[in-house]
Amino acid sequence: MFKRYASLFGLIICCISFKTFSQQKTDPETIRPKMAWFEDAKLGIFIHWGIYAVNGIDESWSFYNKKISWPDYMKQLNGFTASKYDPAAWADLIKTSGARYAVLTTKHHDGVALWNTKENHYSIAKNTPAKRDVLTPFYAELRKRDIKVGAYFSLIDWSHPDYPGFLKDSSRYKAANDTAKWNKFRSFFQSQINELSNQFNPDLFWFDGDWEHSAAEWESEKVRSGILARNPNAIINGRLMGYGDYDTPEQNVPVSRPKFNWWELCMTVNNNWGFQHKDTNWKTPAQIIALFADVVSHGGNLLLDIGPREDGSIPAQEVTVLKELGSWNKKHSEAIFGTQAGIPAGHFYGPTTISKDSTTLYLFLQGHTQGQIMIKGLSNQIKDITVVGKGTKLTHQVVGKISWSPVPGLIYIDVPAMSIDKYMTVLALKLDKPVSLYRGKGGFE
Ligand code: H79
Repeated sequence: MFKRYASLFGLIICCISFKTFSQQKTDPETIRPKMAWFEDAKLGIFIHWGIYAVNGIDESWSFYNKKISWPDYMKQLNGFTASKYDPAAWADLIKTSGARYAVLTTKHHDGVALWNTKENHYSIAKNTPAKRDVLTPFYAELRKRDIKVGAYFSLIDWSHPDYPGFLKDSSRYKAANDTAKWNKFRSFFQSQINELSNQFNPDLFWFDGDWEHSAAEWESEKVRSGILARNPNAIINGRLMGYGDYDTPEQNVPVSRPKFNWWELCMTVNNNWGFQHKDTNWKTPAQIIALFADVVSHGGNLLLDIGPREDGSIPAQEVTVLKELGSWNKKHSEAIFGTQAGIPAGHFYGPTTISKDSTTLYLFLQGHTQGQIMIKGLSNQIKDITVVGKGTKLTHQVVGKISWSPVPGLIYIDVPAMSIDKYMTVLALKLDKPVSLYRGKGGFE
């Protein structure tokens, strides 16, 4: 993944693809009501499950980038058993993590559907020893637990004989030069999207691969209106060439706050989306939790990816991360779920969130911070400070308040060692009124 981003070419194209989102065709005010659950959800679990787990190689990209031939890649169909697949256990784990939605790869760029597609093309049900639709039971288990259902669907289908793209330096044809063939492919992929829509009615469609064609070529408008005709509340991610609802930075953590109304960072627990035996670069629970707090502080969601093995078992490190994240979420729920983005950078050196009514400010303490922490430019009176999930009351001191100046004093809070969390301590500051900040440069302004 990182290697793919490494080339300047890739970077330039990525910038272009992000730019397309700013030319979004959807009006934020019209979609605001349906985005409410997404905005409050904060955490989703992404699942990349497919035949690529058999050899443990890059999902689809391995043959596209010619690390393996396409026939050898497709031989993995014979090894996909789903023999230990337990959709109830998957859903339990997702619930435990605190996530409010889950997005499963219904079909990656390799064209292999996880459901029993009616179209004449590859599926786990027809072409693997698993011999069944693995989507239906998982979605049912999610819904039983009140977890929103997301369907990742790749617009690109490099295994389809009617799709123009195939390998990185060889395409089958150009869409513009063979309209009949391209139309055949379009009616195929539109039918698959209709199947997903009608059979599963996902709360969220997560498209991928839009960069290979324009909005007109993908018939993005038709895709969007078809989905919304079936379910006006369905949310569509921002990879439909301008016809999505929210932006989707991938693997790259924003440093400054994104300007989009809604955004979601998708990120892997190790370095890869699908299961890969050799990849042991596991992020630790502490790193994931700090990252999650950072994303929420900037008003985004985290879509954290796991990659089950071909048999459906989930690697222990991913189970651990989800469980640890879950226990931290349970303890700090009020500071995360249903909050809004925190105060701008500069007032406090760490992530922050604000309650919906704006009268509670949550401070997330990096690492194992203890001792004195400081906030600048907070004009409010603090009524009360507690350690979230513990209830311990903390004291504070206002330092350097000058009577004739409108600039608020510095607020120092004592954080005793006994209050700190194993991963990230959170403080709740109850304020006298909605949060009010001094944003000046000092002096008299
Ligand atoms: O499913 C996972 C990945 O397989 C897929 N999206 C996640 C969720 C994905 N892989 N890479 N990308 C998305 C990013 C694509 C980067 C690109 Fe490019 C840069 C596409 C176009 C420019 C590099 C250069 C790849 C093709 C040309």
